[in-house]
Order: sequence, then C-alpha cells, then structure tokens
Amino acid sequence: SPKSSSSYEIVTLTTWLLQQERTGAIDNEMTIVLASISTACKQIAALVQRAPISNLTGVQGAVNVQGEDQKKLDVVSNEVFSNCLKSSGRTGVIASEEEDVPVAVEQSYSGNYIVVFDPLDGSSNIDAAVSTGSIFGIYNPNDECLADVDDNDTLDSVEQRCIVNVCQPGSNLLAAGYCMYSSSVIFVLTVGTGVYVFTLDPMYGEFVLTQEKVQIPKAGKIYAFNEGNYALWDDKLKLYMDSLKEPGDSGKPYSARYIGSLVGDFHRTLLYGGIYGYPRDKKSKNGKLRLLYECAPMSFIVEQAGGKGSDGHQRILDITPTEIHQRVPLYIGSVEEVDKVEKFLA
Ligand code: AHM
Ligand code: MG
Repeated sequence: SPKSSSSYEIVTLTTWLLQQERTGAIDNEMTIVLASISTACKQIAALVQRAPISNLTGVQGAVNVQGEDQKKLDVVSNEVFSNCLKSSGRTGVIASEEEDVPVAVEQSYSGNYIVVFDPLDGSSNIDAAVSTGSIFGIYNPNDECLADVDDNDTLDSVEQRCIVNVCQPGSNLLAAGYCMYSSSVIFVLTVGTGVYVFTLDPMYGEFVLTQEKVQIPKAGKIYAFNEGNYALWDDKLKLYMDSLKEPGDSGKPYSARYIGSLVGDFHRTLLYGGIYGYPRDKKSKNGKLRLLYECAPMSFIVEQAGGKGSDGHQRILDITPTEIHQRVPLYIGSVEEVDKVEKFLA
C-alpha cells in the first residue's frame, strides 16, 4: 500500500507529479498538462454525477464526424477538456473523438505537447448512471509541428501538418491515462514508470494515490466482449469464444462481464485479470474502437502493467495511424489471455 507510516499523510496527484518531475521522468511542462487534464476530469466527474438534475442527459441533436449521435454530455465534456488543455498553454495540437480534425492551439507558451483524447467514452451509459470515462494520450510534437505558422500557410496546410503530427504510433506515447466515473472516481496514469491509480477524495476534492506500480494478473478467467455480434464474427473467433465456455479441468468456465464502457471494462480487467475484446466483424471491418485515443493509450497502460494489447495479430503500439479516427480491432488484458486469442486467430 502506498500509505506512509503516518496515517495522516497522503500523496495527492499534485505531489506525485512533482516527485516524478524531480526524478526526471517528466518535465515541468508535462506536469502542467497532466494537472490540467486532472482538473478537466474533476469537472466532468461533477457534470456526470449531476447530469439527471441539470438536464444533461439525452442527445444534443447533432451527429459527429463518425456518424454517431452526440450526447449532450459528449459535447460539454469535449469543451471542458479542450478548454483546460488550451488554457494550460502547453499543448500545441489537440485531437478529440468529438472533433472532425485536430485543432492547433494558438497560444502555447512552451511544451507544445500533442494531446489526443476521448472526453467521455461509453456515453451511451450516461442516462442510466452507469460507468463512463475519459481517455487521453500525450505525444511529443515533431519538428514540422514546431515550425511557426506564417502568412504563406493556408488553413488546409496547417490542418494537414496537425494531422501528420497527431498520427504517431502508440510506441511514441510519453504519457497515457484515463479517468473512470463510477462508484468512485478513479484516475489511472502512466508516464512510463509503471501504472499509478488515484481516487478522487470527495472531501478534499483531490486525487489521492491509492495503488502504485499496478501489475495485471498474468491470466484471468473473465472475458468482456459484446457477444451480441457473435453471428457476424469470423469462424476462428467463434471457436475461441466457444472454448471459453468449456468447463475444462477446473469444472468452471470463464465468466462474462460487459459494461459497454471501455474504461470500466478495462479497469476491471487491469485489476482482476482477463481479457477485453472488440473484434472486427462482417459489418465493421476494423471493429469499433479508435486507435489513436482509445486503443493506443489503453495499450500503453496495459503494457506498463505487464499486460498486452493486440489487434489479434500485432502489437497495437506498433501501428501508425493514417487517419485521426481510424478504427482497429482490440484484444487487451492479461498476457496469457491475449496470447490465447492470437493463437486462435492465427
Ligand atoms: P463511444 O466512443 O462512442 O462511447 O464508443 C466506445 C464504446 C466503448 O466504451 C465500449 O467498450 C464500446 O463502445 C461498446 O460498444 P458496443 O455497444 O458495440 O458493445
Ligand atoms: Mg469513445
């Protein structure tokens, strides 16, 4: 337990970030970016909790670039996230699930970090007060991104430059994390030095360190797939799924758990072990989840915890996106469970 000898001493996210800065794991600009993200998450947590009271349930009326109905809270959360990042003054480009294209931030003093995020994932759960989450990843800009925008630049060329910058493989991630809005508000973060879990203390209004250097179990008999799509799956995947239901030597088959919220399903998988999957199927050739701001950040986190993230054949972190909203099949969780599905799919 990260608790110190004194039961009155707590480590907040702020103190933890400053510790990481002192050891050289992150620079001071990154500290500011991460602090601003945590502020956005606290704000979204409050909005989510009060949604039915403040008339924030239901749809906004618009459809996003990916043809999905935007929920009111999708739109509000995107604004909260963007505003917190912009006012940090340390982000050069931000890309969100809820925006068509990445946005260049005009006033960036320094740092210029690239932040990709899904401000409110699993928002179809909102109206029933079931778990949702925010997911983010942070990259370094490349040289092209740092070039000043001059008068010869057309709007299109600036946009193109942003897209080139944002489309980096997950292996370049400097930091990734998520915030889960559930019975507790949980902030999970890695800056490449292991996975740390913070819990929002409603009394202090601070994220307090509650688990450090989390390691995912090597195996785990829980699977989280939307099995409603079974008939649309590849035969190899059907055989894999059938195998999980065989009682085997122990007499007990795998347990099924599916919230329909990547952050919630992932968080359980991280702590209890097992596998989360969103396969490709006959209708959705690349599955549903987005590489840049869903699959890559989660894969960085799972690897930092000793687990594995795969598209069924290759490491998610090795894939370079060619488009911002690119989708990819995802199998993520305990090493032995992801290995097993890869064998079936080979
Ligand atoms: P969203 O980004 O539109 O919220 O969609 C992502 C969500 C994930 O959180 C969840 O795992 C998945 O979609 C559930 O999809 P389905 O309803 O097809 O099972
Ligand atoms: Mg999403």
